[in-house]
Amino acid sequence: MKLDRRDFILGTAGVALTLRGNPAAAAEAVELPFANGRRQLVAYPQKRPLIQLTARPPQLETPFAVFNQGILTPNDAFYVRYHLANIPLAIDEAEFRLAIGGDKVDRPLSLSLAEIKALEPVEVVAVNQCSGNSRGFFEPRVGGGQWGNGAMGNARWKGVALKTLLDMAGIRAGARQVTFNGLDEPPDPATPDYVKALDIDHARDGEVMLAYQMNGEDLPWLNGYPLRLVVPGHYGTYWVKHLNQITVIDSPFEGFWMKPAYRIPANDCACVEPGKTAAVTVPISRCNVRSFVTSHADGAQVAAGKTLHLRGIAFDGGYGITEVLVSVDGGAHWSGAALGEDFGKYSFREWRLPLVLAKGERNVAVRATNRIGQSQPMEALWNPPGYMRNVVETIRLHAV
Ligand SMILES: Nc1nc2c(c(=O)[nH]1)N[C@H]1C(S)=C(S)[C@@H](COP(=O)(O)O)O[C@H]1N2
Ligand SMILES: [Mo]
Repeated sequence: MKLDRRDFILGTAGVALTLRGNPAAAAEAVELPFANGRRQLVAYPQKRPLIQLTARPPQLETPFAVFNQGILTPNDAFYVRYHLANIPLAIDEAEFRLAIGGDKVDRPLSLSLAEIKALEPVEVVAVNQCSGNSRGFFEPRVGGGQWGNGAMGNARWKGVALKTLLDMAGIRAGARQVTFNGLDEPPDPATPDYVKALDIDHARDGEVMLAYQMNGEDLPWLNGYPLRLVVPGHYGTYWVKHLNQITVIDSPFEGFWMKPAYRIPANDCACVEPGKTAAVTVPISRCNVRSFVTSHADGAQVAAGKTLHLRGIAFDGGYGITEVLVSVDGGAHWSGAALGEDFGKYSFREWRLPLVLAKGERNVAVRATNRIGQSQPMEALWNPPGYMRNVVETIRLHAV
């Protein structure tokens, strides 16, 4: 692990972190395009200056321009989201153990990092997106972290399949769910510990994995060092960081972070009429389809009558993007964009479209479709917690 001496102290106890963000020059603030969207750019350990949503715990958003620089999001630009103020500040690499237990395993395990890294590795390129990504754009506004569009990132994850570990532990008949707990702790007894659960069949699908590497390096501290769950296609809430405890149980887990938190209306759109609540909810699961222009910012000036190289990204919950369409006339006509290299069905997919605009103001809308025909709504959907925003994004270009 590469350590910056200013931020880390490497001692006999292992790795210790001084958790202090360095505010960039005071002038370096950004204005997210909604009310109360002003944020400081702050550099945390192993991170370039990112858009700070909260300091305790650190919650950091990726500046959107990063998504135009490559299909993989660099580790030092990858967003950070935590719920509990007491995040681990020191982890002894040699002492660290992952426990796998519960009534529904035959052989409880306690594994060191070295033992985990000695198992057959797996790799996947997958998007980690917070359920509340883009929450700041909800109208009417909703409570919760007011993210712009940067609470997401795409990385190559390397680790061991959860199935491998569950097979080693031996799953007993009657196992229903698997729970995941990390090293962070609630700051007070009233706040429930951050524990998430997956159904046993999902946990054993061979795709859910425990990652110790991200883009070829150790996980950054703030992204879950030394080990995190990766649940391809599913919202970040399941991607438990600093993972040290896996428990196999015989009933659905209903801890706070599964119920009432992180639930969506139990209907096809995961939506309700603005201001209403849903009578029946289910745990949030797969990401819906999204697409963005990354080559041009909203409000950018471009040359009229010249070819413009429009570019962006699209992704979904793991069926794979099959089509990206662009409209410059409010949705009356759509042009098909060319898709870039395929990094797998869980990855961002690049798209490109050359375009010539006549003089004037143009709204450029982008809409993606996945392999099973799911697409994006023209009007934003709404739900009380502000999850799963995936309206067709529109940017305004001034062709002069
Ligand atoms: N231990 C722990 N893991 C966690 C969380 C947390 O609060 N504690 N937050 C989850 C949520 S809601 C999200 S969106 C992702 C964010 O992952 P990142 O911080 O690596 O970007 O981490 C998940 N894993
Ligand atoms: Mo999240």
